[in-house]
Amino acid sequence: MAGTVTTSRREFLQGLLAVGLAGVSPRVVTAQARDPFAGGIMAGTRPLFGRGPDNPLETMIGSGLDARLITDLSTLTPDTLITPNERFYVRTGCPDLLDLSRPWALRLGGAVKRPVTLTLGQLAPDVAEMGAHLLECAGNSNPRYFGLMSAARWSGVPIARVLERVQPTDRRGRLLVSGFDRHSQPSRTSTPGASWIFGAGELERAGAFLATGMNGVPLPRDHGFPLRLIVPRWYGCACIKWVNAIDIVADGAAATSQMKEFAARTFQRDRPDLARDYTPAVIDHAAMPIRVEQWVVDGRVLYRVVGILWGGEQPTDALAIRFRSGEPYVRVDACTKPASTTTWTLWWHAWRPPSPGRYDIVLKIDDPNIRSRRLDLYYYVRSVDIEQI
Ligand SMILES: Nc1nc2c(c(=O)[nH]1)N[C@H]1C(S)=C(S)[C@@H](COP(=O)(O)O)O[C@H]1N2
Ligand SMILES: [Mo]
Repeated sequence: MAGTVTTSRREFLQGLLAVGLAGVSPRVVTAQARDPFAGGIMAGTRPLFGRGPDNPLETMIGSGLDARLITDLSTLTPDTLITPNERFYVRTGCPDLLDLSRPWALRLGGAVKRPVTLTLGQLAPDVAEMGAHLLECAGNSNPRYFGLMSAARWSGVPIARVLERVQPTDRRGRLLVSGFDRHSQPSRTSTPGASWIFGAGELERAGAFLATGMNGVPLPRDHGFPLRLIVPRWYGCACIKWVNAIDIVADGAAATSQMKEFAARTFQRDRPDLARDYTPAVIDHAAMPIRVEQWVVDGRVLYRVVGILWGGEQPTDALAIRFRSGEPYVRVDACTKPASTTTWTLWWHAWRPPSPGRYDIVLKIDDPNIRSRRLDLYYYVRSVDIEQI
């Protein structure tokens, strides 16, 4: 395997000299110039699996705080990188006690000169397109699917714009964003009371916004209608739905129950009591395989591992793969450096397993300057059984 890569690198360098493509990413050129699947046919796919509950995909299971809808990531193609609303993962369904018959009110209060209450009509003139953003539940932990992750195009109002309407009296004050979260049924799995406290200026720096629209339509009820917070590059637990209040709170404010519930899953040390002792719940660079295609090219079996790359701050294409422990990692064949890391991108890798059997697909970011805590923990490892070689 290492030999294959060395050869293709040398060929690439020769090609670079021949056509003078200096500055163009080697991976991309190699993949485009010599598509190993050219002239082949795809015979099927090999299922990826991991140990976890076998739930139905893309249908709602449970209700209220226990509601879940799991997105099927195995079918992603360049044309389907935006998840339709009805397939977008759900963590917590619309609370049954939410009264949508009365006009929505967003209270801005706490340590401000004069609290204000905003209607949706007052926010409407500031609504703009906010682009594609992925959401991932910090509890996206079922290796069979890892499907508590989806991407949509959002519209909404930048948080900075909302906050212009109040004058803080506490410069170091933190921002408490609260959402409606009263359900008539108790939860089996989750603590009710969704709210999150952000550091001063943290939401503005992250480009956070209050979303009102999702994929060109008003927010669906299960996704936080009529207002939800989106914090680009943060885990979903901070992206409060049904937002009804934003308060400026003291620097020493206590952490919310939601922050504590997700402390371990957002890499906090212990479960700090104070909000200021939490590190940002950001998604590091991560990657996983989503399907393994079985091809026949020139009469021989060749596999194409297709996967996604997401998270992190700076875009990277330094993705490396390995199929068995002890094997060296090799750079994946085709991984385009994305323009931004607010949503996922696809990569693929041609693979000839040396023998039939089970393989565990492990990915890592081949760059010591990039933090990828979940990949370091082998979090997104998935297995595949190979029969034909
Ligand atoms: N009010 C409220 N907001 C919430 C939650 C909740 O339980 N209540 N769950 C959070 C979690 S853990 C996640 S992962 C995201 C899920 O958003 P989605 O269901 O639109 O995908 O919403 C977040 N916002
Ligand atoms: Mo979540």
